[in-house]
Amino acid sequence: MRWRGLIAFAAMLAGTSFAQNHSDHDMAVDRAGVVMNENLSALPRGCDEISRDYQLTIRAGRAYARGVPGMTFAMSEHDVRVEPCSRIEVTFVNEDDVRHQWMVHGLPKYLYPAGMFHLEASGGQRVTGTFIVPGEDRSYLVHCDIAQHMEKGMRGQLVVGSGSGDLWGVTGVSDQFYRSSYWPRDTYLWVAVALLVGFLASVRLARG
Ligand SMILES: [Cu+2]
Repeated sequence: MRWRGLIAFAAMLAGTSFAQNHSDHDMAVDRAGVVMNENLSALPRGCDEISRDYQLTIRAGRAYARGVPGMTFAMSEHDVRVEPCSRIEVTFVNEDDVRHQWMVHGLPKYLYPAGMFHLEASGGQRVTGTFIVPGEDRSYLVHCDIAQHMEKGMRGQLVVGSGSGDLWGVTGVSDQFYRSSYWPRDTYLWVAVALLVGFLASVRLARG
């Protein structure tokens, strides 16, 4: 009886500390991952209605970093474009065996605690979450916050309307964090082919 009481007390303590730590975030956690600050219906200021509904699937994994020199991780889409006041349902599919995140920053704090909408998928899992973007033309940072994943390729942008210019360091869009010291795969092959073709052409011309 005493043990049961103790266990109940411990569970209660654990429960309150969890609630306290995360009381400022709306968070759904399960085995597949985490959805934080989901917003299905609250309109940002300046939006009279939902302008459009999107259903996007964004994949994360090492496979998408192939062909991007110096990068280890990447997403299937680093440049997401949507209309102002639209509602976006994102299904985030993690094809790696490590955790990945799809985290948007700079959203209005009166709707999204810390200005953030955040999906996290465990290895091999997928999570789906929905949020609504404001009415202004603006570019928001999207990244994976796990140590070194952004620097290694998981950095994108969410462009609302005509945006506010490309963010720096977006994989495949703007300059990278670190420039790699080697050329893309097959560069030497193509240089060799070009030299050979040039050489053959000049020999032909010389022979007249
Ligand atoms: Cu990641």
